[in-house]
Amino acid sequence: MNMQHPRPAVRTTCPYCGVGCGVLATPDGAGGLSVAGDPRHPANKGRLCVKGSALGETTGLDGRLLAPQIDGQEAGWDQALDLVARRFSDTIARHGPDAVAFYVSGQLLTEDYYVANKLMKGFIGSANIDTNSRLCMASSVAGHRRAFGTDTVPGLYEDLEEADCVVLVGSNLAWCHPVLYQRLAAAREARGTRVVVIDPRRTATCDIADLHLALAPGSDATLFNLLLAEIERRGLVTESPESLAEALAAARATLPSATGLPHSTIRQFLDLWCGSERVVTVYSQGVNQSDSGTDKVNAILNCHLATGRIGRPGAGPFSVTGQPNAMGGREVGGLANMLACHLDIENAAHRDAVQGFWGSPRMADTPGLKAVDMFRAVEDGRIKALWIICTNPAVSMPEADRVARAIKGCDFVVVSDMIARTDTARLAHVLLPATGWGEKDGTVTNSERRISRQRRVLAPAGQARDDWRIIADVAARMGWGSAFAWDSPAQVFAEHAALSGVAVALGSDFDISDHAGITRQDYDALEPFLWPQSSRRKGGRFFGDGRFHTPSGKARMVPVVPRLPQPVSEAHPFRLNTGRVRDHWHTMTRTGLSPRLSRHLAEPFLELHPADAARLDLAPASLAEVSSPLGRAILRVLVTDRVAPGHPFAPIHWTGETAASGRIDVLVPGAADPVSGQPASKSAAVAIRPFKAAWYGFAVSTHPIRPACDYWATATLATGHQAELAGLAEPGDWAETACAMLGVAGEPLVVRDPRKGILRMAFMAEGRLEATLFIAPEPAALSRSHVVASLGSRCGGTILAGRPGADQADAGALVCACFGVGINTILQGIATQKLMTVDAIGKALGAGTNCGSCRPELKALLGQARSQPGRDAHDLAPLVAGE
Ligand SMILES: Nc1nc2c(c(=O)[nH]1)N[C@H]1C(S)=C(S)[C@@H](COP(=O)(O)OP(=O)(O)OC[C@H]3O[C@@H](n4cnc5c(=O)[nH]c(N)nc54)[C@H](O)[C@@H]3O)O[C@H]1N2
Ligand SMILES: Nc1nc2c(c(=O)[nH]1)N[C@H]1C(S)=C(S)[C@@H](COP(=O)(O)OP(=O)(O)OC[C@H]3O[C@@H](n4cnc5c(=O)[nH]c(N)nc54)[C@H](O)[C@@H]3O)O[C@H]1N2
Ligand code: SF4
Ligand SMILES: [Mo]
Repeated sequence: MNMQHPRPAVRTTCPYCGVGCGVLATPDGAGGLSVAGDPRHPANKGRLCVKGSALGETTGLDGRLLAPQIDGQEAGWDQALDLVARRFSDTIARHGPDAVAFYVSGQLLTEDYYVANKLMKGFIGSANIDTNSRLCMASSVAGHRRAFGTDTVPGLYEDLEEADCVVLVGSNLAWCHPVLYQRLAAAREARGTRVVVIDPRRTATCDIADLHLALAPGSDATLFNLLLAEIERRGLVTESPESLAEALAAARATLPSATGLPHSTIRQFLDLWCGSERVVTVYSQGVNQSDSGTDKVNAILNCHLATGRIGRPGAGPFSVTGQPNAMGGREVGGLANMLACHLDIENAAHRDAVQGFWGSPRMADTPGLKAVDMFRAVEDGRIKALWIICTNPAVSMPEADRVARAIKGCDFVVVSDMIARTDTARLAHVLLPATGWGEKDGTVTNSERRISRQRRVLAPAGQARDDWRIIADVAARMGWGSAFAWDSPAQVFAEHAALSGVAVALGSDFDISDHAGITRQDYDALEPFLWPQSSRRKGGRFFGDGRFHTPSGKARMVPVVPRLPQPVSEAHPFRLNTGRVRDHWHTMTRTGLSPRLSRHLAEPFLELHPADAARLDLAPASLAEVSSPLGRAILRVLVTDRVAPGHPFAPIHWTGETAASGRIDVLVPGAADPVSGQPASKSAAVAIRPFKAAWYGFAVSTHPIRPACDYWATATLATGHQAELAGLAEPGDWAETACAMLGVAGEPLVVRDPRKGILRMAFMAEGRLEATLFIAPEPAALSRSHVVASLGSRCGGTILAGRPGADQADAGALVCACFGVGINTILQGIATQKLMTVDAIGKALGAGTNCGSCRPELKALLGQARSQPGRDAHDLAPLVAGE
């Protein structure tokens, strides 16, 4: 490869969470990239979390989709685009516009999203475009619209720093919005902010909580109704929104028992909230992902509306968005029931205005199908052509097996992705390679309405093209070339900005019309800015003046009668909670490429309360089969009192590519909130029983591992790959099986103890460890960090001991991903160097001093060392996190 001189840093934006951190990306001249936090970006002021810091490890060509494919064969772009356009046009001609659909993503750039929405709603003439934001923000959107008359996030990040009390409801901010969490933690340190966490689970976020309410799952509306009644009792109602009396009456009628919380804990919460004029209530998926999610959102908004604690410094409700451009998608009208620029699909004047602006032949006039219903329509053949862009529904949708079957059975499926092998891509007729982060240009809007540029730093991988251009090229081939004739995302952005000027005349709040005439140069130089941005208004908070976007100008309170989740049954007695881990992003197509992000939690797991584990006869690190009427998963058991009895938790990240049966959404029913259509992803009724394998194994190889056994989970290493394995029956010939699985040949070094059922093999190549396999009748007990560190080294046969010799240190499972500091190193440091604080650990060992994402875990380890000195540190990564 031609080494070029390194180029200067490019200012861009992180493609992961909705915090929207500014990133300085420096190409190394050899196709790679180094990253740092952008000190000038207002969201992060130079900070990055662990996922952002590892971005440079995910931009290689590994796993990328490099050329279009038709039925598994590489094809030219013209051939693929012609086929897509023809099949969509034919289907529409024969069966009408509602026989086709797009399923898109809050990870698309605003420009991509705008073009997809314009094509479907204005030209195809159907509103069958929905997005993974349906699984994510739909209840917040619906709650905002009911309360404010528009989908507007009132506040700013600095409100979390200016508040006296911050309440986090159903939000694991420490792991899911880490930089915002760090800002809050710093403010708390500086000014003593009181922090309340409301979550049935004790999460890493509880590290900074003055009060943790481990309420009964799904009882949030009860709690906020109790708060509203208390607000009235204390005479704190200062405003007169619509339906105030009805909402207060509903609140007064609410009994506290459903929360399962002691009276004194509820009282502490009420005192804190009511006693803090400056209070911010942050909420996220523990609220939204519920079959009464919209009511829960409104129960929270009611309290802020009644007290006027909204749109003021340090006060307001705050729905933090998950995806980098969840907000941009809402702005362009990416949901099936919205129109562009916060306009309303069911309003004829709005439709006419948008149609006039687009000069389009038709306009969808009724809401399209929402995600769950969309895939049901794919299943029963109402939708005959489907285009999935930038999302992986075969993994992330509820009833995921049913969704995968529906996609497989659909007449024509197109998938645009940057990765070649995903659970969804496997089911497509046509695969279109999209440029990924670092290769594309456009804008994203973060949780506080700040629009930032993503900028191209690297050349597109292979033949990959930008999503907006792919969609526009298909539109042109369907006969609408002149309406889709942009040469750059700058022009798309300018059109969107101009449309916002039209929308504002119809009462929309979304207004960036200042940028309607933006040139390509100005677009390239665009600094992060808050919307609105027009001659009328620039940035700032909304609703502090008491004026809302309703016909009366008043806010609307919603009387909420709390509804609890569907009861569990005798056959499925556990309520499964689901969510995220610190170092992985969704279906792992990108974070799974990073060795450093794959070390923290390397296997799909089930957090189970000790009492449940004992009753089910599930030992720590054993395997459990989790089943619902819809499907089954096999997960590693992590016994912990972080979860309550009866309420286990499992992460969402594992797929058919990374585990045998780790897809958690195969268990989750499609039941959705009647207002928002958002599914209840956090409360599946499941049964749990031991999965008793005949053998368990752990393997590493410098080659890709191809497991063929009943249980497996793979992860990427710096020097190769690892796999956890288990099987119901032993293979006839272990050596042959090992060679096939680990991609090696030749005679291994072998240690065998048939009495104990132990078999260990090491394959050497040129004196270096090429692969090794450990088999045991129980979950393999060995130092994984040692085995992983030995891969590729001249360790010889000593590796078969499975742990380091007495003269070598065993770092233990990874805690600090940035500096690769293991749990044993930290526990030893605490014991021998008398490290008493997280900062002291940092000074001595480096851990926690770069991105800071592991600081809650370091604090937990300090606590553990104090309460259980000398306790063994397990090396099975899932047993470590935050324990
Ligand atoms: N590391 C990482 N960060 C991410 C992502 C990622 O994949 N990985 N994804 C991003 C995206 S798209 C999103 S949407 C956000 C999500 O961010 P969060 O919403 O913070 O994340 P989750 O882990 O889905 O769920 C949050 C919490 O809800 C709790 N919960 C479950 N049921 C209830 C309930 O009934 N009431 C209450 N009060 N709480 C409950 C869970 O125990 C969990 O701790 O994260 C974003 N950030
Ligand atoms: N049980 C349960 N299920 C859940 C959740 C939960 O908490 N519990 N959370 C839900 C939520 S909040 C969300 S947001 C979803 C997320 O679920 P998904 O959206 O399905 O997850 P991702 O892995 O982010 O999928 C993004 C896909 O787009 C590809 N991609 C990345 N960049 C680009 C690009 O620029 N262009 C194109 N064309 N492709 C690209 C990636 O390779 C990947 O395949 O999961 C939902 N599912
Ligand atoms: S907090 Fe982390 S994942 Fe989120 S935008 Fe910032 S660096 Fe990216
Ligand atoms: Mo999300």
